[in-house]
Amino acid sequence: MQKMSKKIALITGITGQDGAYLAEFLLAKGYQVHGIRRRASLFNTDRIDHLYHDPHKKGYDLTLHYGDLTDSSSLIRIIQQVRPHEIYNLAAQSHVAVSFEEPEYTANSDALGALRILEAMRIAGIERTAKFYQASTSELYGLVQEIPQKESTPFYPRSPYAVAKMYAYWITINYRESYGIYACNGILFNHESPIRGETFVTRKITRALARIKLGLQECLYLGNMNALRDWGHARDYVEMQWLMLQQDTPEDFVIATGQQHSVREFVELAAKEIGIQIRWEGTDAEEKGYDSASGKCIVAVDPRYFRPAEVETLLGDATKAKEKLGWVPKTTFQELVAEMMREDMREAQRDELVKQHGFKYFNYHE
Ligand code: NDP
Ligand code: GDR
Repeated sequence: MQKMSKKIALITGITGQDGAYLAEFLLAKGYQVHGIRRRASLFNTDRIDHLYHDPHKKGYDLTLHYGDLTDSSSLIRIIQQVRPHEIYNLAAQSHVAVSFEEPEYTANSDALGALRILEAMRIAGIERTAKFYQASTSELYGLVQEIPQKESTPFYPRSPYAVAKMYAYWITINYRESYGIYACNGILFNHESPIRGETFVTRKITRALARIKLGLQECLYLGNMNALRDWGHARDYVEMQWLMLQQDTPEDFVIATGQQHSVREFVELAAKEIGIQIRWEGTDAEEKGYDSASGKCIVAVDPRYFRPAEVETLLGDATKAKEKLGWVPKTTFQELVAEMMREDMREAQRDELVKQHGFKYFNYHE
């Protein structure tokens, strides 16, 4: 009997949060996974190290290639060499606040990066055989025109990041319509996990609270605590990324939990998880009538974290994904916060131990 050959997936951004979960998911499904990583002066594969096997040993299914979304030649070379069946474009300068500081680079990687991959697919002649997933975002809705937001809700991007992602969204649709490429957008609302980047607000909170509890940090400084987000778990969301590429026809889908919480609520729930009381400081706290005398954990507003233009409220309606993909989020908001808090407590305990033994420990907090 002839052996079925494995499906081949190429993931850009494999070293990021979603890339790591997706790689694990696809490997478990029996895929041969290829990932694009950037050259960095320090190791940047922490999130996927547990998936990596020594290529000298038999049976490894994860291969990493050096490349960059701003470098067409590397993308063409990798795509020609790998000839994937599925391409997941997850790579991006993904931090909204940073995009105000690096708008041109963000446009280059997040907007033109998607175009470069689509063109590389055509150059390699795989535009009719390979499927393409674009990591689109709820940030496209920006100054929201409708609550909740669904696939038909008009966009109003509010940052260089969102504007760049809007180009990527439309070029994906344009290449689908122009060249018949199976290309689709997942319009994903915020999704988090214990391996979320440390400067996104959820991870910043869980990490800081754990460290404050163990005396490794004094205060947590935040920006807009009233921002409302629809937070899900990254592990649940990567399943949908895969599902979107398993359909007969390519379509775009909103992925969200349909529940909304403020940054302040996230802080409160995370603090409750580890049994610490918050002392809110600053004018914001006074305005809100918070009792600043109680609590040992200080949370204060630092205007440095305000954005030139803010997205105040996001709430998704994933009815289409539920009906057509049969997708439902598995993790509740409470479970997400609890898992993140638990993992960051573990990390802080490790740092506390390191400190107790007189070794240098990681003390950076943004
Ligand atoms: P991360 O920031 O965790 O990961 C981004 C990945 O992209 C990293 O692997 C990073 O590499 C890589 N990368 C950045 N710039 C380049 C470049 N120029 N060339 C090649 N690789 C690059 O993001 P997430 O995993 O959270 O998100 C995945 C995608 O989904 C992103 O496109 C993001 O914009 C989008 N998205 C995310 C949402 C979320 O809530 N998480 C919601 C909606 C959309 P390195 O490790 O070297 O930095
Ligand atoms: P977001 O995520 O901008 O929604 O983009 P982030 O966690 O950075 O911010 C969420 C909200 O929290 C407010 N906020 C702070 N944010 C950060 N990072 N740091 C702070 O100190 C802080 N204080 C308050 C923000 O102003 C904002 O309103 C994420 C990214 O993953 C994008 O790539 C993705 O497209 C969108 O989610 C959907």
